[in-house]
Amino acid sequence: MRNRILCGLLAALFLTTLQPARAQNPFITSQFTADPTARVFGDRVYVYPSHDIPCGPGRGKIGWFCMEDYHVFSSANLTDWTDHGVIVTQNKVPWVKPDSYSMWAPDCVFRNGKYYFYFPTTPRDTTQSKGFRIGVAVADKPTGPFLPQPAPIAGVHGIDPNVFIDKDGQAYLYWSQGEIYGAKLQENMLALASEPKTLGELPTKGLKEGPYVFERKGIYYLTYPHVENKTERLEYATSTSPLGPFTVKGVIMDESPTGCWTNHHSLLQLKNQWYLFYHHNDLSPEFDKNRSVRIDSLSFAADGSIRKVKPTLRGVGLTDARQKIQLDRYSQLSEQGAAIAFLDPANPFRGWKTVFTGPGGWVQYGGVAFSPQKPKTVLLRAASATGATLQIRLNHAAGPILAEVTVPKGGAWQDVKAPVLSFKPGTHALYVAPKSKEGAVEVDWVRFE
Ligand code: FUB
Repeated sequence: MRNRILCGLLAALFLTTLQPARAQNPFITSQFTADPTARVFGDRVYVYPSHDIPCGPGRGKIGWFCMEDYHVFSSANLTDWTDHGVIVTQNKVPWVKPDSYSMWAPDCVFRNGKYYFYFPTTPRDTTQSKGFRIGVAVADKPTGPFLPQPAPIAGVHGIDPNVFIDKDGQAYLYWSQGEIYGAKLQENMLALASEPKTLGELPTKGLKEGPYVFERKGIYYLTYPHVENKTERLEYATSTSPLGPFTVKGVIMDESPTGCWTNHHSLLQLKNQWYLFYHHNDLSPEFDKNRSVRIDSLSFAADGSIRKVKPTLRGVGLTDARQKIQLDRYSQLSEQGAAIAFLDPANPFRGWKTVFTGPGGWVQYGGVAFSPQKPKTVLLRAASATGATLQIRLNHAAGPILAEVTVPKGGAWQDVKAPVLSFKPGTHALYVAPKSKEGAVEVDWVRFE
């Protein structure tokens, strides 16, 4: 079973590197990813996450994080993501212990025509000090090639680097090690320009890590994961200056409902909308050190406070009606008669399916973008041992019927077609439910053509 899972993972990794991934939440489904730092460079969003891999003999410590390199992903629409491949790996950084598998949460910023990638990991030389150091790799493009500096940043010991560049051009480095620290960076972005300051006004009980700092309307926000109860939740504090003093304000996201112990995030504004990038462990529900990155919308109240974000599967971005619409990343699901399951529990990278189990089951998926031309056909990948008919409606249970699709009897997956009966251009939700009390039916995806 373990070998089968490993083969499935390796095949998925091989097939999907550099291929565009199309996803809701999690938005990268070709590999495990965590700690997403999102940045806008030019007209694309770039995400620099950590890369979790399964531990194995001679590879990391069983039951713990195992991270040997970093990929970068980009998107123009927050729906279609391209994996640009490995940008930094533990074997090619002179100061890094090559078998430490500890390439933890990174960040990347643009300054003076260069991209600076900051990453924490274990040094080869531990005679000076034990524990993590933070290094920098520099590139001319957001996708690299990144050239690592020969040594880690002097005076910085810890994890989770985050860089904030203020309106006056001063750059700051934040990081964590028990406490959260901040210091000014020199103009060259490679060395500290001030003594590290402990940002000590944050909660004193429970781990804090993963700082992410930004400024909005003159307020400096220090956001960070913190263990208030049993696992990490995302919190924030504000100040009138980048190094504080900060005032603790509240919670951005509660503890993960999936029990993932860590959460780690970044915030981004794109075309007047703010987004929260964070992680859960969707592709590895039984092991929370193999995580997956997610995005949800975020908003501010008039007084500048951050409204709490509820994690969704639907995520953000529109889904083109001509692409595969993964109903299992739903906006809403009925409490009875429908459920979500892995297509192949031995290979989670194959994704999920919606299972209509009985009366009252339905699923609603928002943000489907139809072009002005009426599609002729709806295509459904489905399976039903008994046979069943599914109704696809526009928006909700009482919306116009777009199509009725009959899934023939037989347990195997099949592509089933039906004519599109009615149509309305624009962006709509799809509402899918079995017609009457028919037998169980499973759906992988729906698309229009
Ligand atoms: O990914 C490894 C560590 O887990 C990160 O550095 C922390 O922020 C937590 O997410």
